[in-house]
Amino acid sequence: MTHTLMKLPFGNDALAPSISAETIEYHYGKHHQTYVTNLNNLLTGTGLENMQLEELLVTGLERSPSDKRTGLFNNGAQVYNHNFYWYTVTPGGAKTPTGKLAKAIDETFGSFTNFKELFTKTAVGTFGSGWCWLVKTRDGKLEVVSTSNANTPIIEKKTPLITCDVWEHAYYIDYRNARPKYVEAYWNLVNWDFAAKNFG
Ligand code: MN3
Repeated sequence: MTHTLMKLPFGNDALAPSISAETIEYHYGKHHQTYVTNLNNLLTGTGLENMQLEELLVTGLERSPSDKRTGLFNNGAQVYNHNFYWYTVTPGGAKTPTGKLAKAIDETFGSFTNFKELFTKTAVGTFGSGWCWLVKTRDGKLEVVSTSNANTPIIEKKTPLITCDVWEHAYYIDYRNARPKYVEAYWNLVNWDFAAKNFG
């Protein structure tokens, strides 16, 4: 056994009413757990059982059996993405960017308000299942990107700062089909201390 479900850094009811305890029970307790279980099952016998998750996704899959590669990527990336999401959302932490990151957001997007508008539009406009990210590129620039399904910016050597899960399972219990309402509530939860740490 190698990968385990991360421990949530808060209680199941800590994000309510923006994200309910019931959503956490399903999203973390069932969906996220299933990706971890599937990843471990697929890794069995590959010799890659003890590889660190990011390394597995970025370079390790080349060494996996070709018939397992897609499954390993999808489940492994979903574990990585969900870990990142549960650190992005928090009941505490700075509610707006600070320091160097605040300056970089202003320089790149014009203002924090403009950035939020772009990120919201990108998250809401992501077709089907996916993720919206604020990332730092290899040359230190900020970008808002959307990834489909399990795709993750780390395979393009981009450093994630925050993410928003826009798969329906992230919001259907609380908001039904209303993704814009979920994304609006998401802004109450973003941990800008975590983002600043990732920005470096
Ligand atoms: Mn999810």
